[in-house]
Amino acid sequence: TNLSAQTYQPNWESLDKRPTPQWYLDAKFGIFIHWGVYSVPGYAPKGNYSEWYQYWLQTKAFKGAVVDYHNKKFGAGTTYYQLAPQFKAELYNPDEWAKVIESSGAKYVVLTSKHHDGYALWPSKDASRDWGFPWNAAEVGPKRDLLGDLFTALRKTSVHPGMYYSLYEWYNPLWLKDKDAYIKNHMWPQMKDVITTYKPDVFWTDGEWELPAERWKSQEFLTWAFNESPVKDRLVVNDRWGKDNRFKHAGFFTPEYQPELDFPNHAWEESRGMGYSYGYNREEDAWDYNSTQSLIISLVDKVSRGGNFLLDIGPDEHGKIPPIMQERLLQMGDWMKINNEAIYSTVRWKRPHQWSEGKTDYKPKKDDFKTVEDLMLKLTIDPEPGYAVQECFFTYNPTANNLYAIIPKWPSDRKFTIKDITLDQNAVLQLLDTKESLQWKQDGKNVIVSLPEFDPNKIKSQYAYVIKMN
Ligand code: FUL
Repeated sequence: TNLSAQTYQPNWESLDKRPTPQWYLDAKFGIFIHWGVYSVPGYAPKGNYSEWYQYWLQTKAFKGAVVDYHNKKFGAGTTYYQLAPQFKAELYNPDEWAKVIESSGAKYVVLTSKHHDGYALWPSKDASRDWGFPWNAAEVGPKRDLLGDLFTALRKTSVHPGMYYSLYEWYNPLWLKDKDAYIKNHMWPQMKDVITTYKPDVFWTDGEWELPAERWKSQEFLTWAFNESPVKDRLVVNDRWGKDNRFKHAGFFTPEYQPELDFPNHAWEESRGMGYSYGYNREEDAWDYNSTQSLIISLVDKVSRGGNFLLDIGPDEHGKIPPIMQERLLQMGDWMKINNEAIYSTVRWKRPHQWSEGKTDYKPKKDDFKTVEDLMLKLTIDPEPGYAVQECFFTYNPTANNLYAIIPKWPSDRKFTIKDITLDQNAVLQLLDTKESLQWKQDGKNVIVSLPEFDPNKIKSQYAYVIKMN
């Protein structure tokens, strides 16, 4: 589809007709990056978002736990703004970031150009002017265009550059005084500046819940973005453009730490950190991070339901991606290198997954979603007694007419039953990992696939195994 063949009007009816750019639907896996002045303290009580540090500090949240940490580390009386000079990013190597991200198999990046604290990662004059002091990465802290340098590095790879942008800023003086003036003189100029200067492939807004879309003039902005901006023929946007607009309008829907949500008829993308936070949180230990298997199953689960997975990393104030996060990305990449054709360019098949025998009404508590023992592993590897597991996920490539069955557990009897499917008698089944063809037989409504002996010297991937059917 030619995205710029039509022109759009500033109303949802028209804007919602714009097709989602195909590159984004094919990409499936992206990396979210939360990085800013909040990376200096890098702290929230476990289970909370560390990028909200300034807000937790100001509102004395968590019985003053953030104030206590702050006073110990920086001294009482230190303001959040005074932390910016310690955000030096002296070890920042955007080519290294691009390399580890590309190695993970991710196909796009969404970097926080500006979070709710208003600090801009690009040389935004609007930021410093309206705050009344230097408040962007080129003027205070790194003294460098952090965003521009990452985009330059990413453009040498196969990874699409994109950015997050928070519409509102908690404590911007202009915002506190006159919201409409803030929108007209601060937010709009910034959004046009950052889009025309860096030409992102994704523009991921947030902080929309503070005002209705009409007040932000979101429909007008999207009309400009889709009709006139330099990225009109490839730009992808999300759904966060006004109070109560989430899961309704504009681009892809954005569940956040909500793996239970499903959108069979709309583009969507779930985001989450590897642990409990988007920004780096020094309070998290190794066991607070999801295992690589859990992250792979999470990706597969979303892709089987037609969605994308935007997995977040939180670099530190030195500009380093914490090695545990790098390791997760590299291990996901090991799996992706062997199995990625079951991911990229696939669509939701008529069934996203298949349950084993047992009860299927198990509802884990919300907190189970975040830890190593999170929802996906609960449902696939480690069921409650008497309950079924998702023993297989399906993805489908319509161009090649390939159906993929992705199996987290190698069956001990080496027989895997794909339920309720009739295959052409000439169908060829293959184990993607070793490329060996597999014996199979139609057994009434089911297909029984014979797998080889599990030989760790031959099978290169871990975490999940792919049967390709053509
Ligand atoms: C939320 C923000 O408040 C979080 O800090 C984070 O950026 C997440 C992706 O969106 O609404």
